[in-house]
Amino acid sequence: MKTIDKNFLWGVATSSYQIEGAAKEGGRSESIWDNFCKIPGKIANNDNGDIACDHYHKYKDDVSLMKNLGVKAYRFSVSWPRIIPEGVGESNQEGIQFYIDLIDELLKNDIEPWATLYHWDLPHVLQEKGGWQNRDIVKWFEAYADVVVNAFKGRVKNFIILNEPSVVAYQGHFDGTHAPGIMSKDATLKATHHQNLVIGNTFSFIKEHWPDLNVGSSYTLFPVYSIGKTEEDIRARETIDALWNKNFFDPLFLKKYPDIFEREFEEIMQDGDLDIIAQPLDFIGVQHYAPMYVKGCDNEIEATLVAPPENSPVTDMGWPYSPEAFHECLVGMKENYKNPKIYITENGAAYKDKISEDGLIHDADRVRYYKEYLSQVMRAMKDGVNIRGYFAWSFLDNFEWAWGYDKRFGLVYVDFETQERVPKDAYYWYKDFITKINETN
Ligand code: GCO
Repeated sequence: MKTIDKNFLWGVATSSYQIEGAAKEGGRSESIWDNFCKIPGKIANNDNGDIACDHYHKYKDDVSLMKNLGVKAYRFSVSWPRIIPEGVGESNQEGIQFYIDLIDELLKNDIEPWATLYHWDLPHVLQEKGGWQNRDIVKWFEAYADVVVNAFKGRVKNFIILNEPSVVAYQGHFDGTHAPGIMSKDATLKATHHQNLVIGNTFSFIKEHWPDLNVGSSYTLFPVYSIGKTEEDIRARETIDALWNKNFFDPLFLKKYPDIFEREFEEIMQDGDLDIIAQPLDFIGVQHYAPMYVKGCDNEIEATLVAPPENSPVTDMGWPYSPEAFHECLVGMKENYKNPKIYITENGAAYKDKISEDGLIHDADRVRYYKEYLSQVMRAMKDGVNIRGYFAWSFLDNFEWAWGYDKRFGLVYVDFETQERVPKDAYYWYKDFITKINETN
């Protein structure tokens, strides 16, 4: 525990659509997720985020559970359709006020707010104008960021621009399992490039006006392994590694797209785009869950994701349990991308939780996951990776996208019928862990 100093930031994370509910309250317009949830068969049990954890009304109880957990930071996301219901133009004071109230409650409890500007809930009206495929999103987003940062002035110092752009590109625009449910390689590459531009442009915009703010963006990191050894499998590995990892980090740190897609991006890019993208972000938010396995196939990108090798232990998502993979991608950031300042803005696991007869949730698998994954974080720090904080995903069980309410990632169990919250064993384990670390410093 010696590698962790007292300034290391311990936190928990959530996102707006996954927990807020109150979908039709406070002047909020529809997001692409409200819309996507209406398409039969897209979401398990045809669930949606209309009510979710009702955090919109229960935020004070939730902050008090955070306080009791002992975390010093809370990462939440701001819902664009609450702030600017028409996507661009007039802002909505009632939506802004919800976040101001939440932030004030956090500050009152000595919890530092970390605001993500975009965690996937694009206003539906902007999707009608092309969404992430329309380059105008760079300007729409700048105007939105301007409203949020101005409104939070004096209260919030830390901003995360986008959450996991690779998921938006791949699942939102290639395999269609996430909103907006598009399936095209061309759309995927456009969504990739436009998100990179949004990150670079928004960073420059915020820093120009508010140089003291701490501004970064969050990316999910996956080591990618190929199941087979044929030439096609090896190329599939490179393709998927580019689509999920390198298409974001290479332009940011190395000012180029990976060779495998360079030509295709040239057709989308305009002069000067790489200068806009390659900004010295104040930090990189790293999110990690599991490695990926791939093999060659005859779809548009000649690659597909496949199940992990037989006998691999998996979480309830079917994702391989592999703490070493976390270490591998953290060290990769140091070796390939200039050892940036890193906050781990998400890490955690879904398991099937049940309330036991004693009324508690004994989630031993999740406790083990946190223990072993955190020990890899510390190992990476010993190896010189520049990690400054860790946010567990997630604070509450919540709406897990295409899986609806079937998958539980929370440190706190939520009964979605009654909205009762029950801290799980992992919550008490994390509390204890943070306390002990703080005592040894
Ligand atoms: C993410 C997602 C979260 C998911 C979590 C588990 O950023 O990956 O933003 O919203 O719930 O990753 O799948």
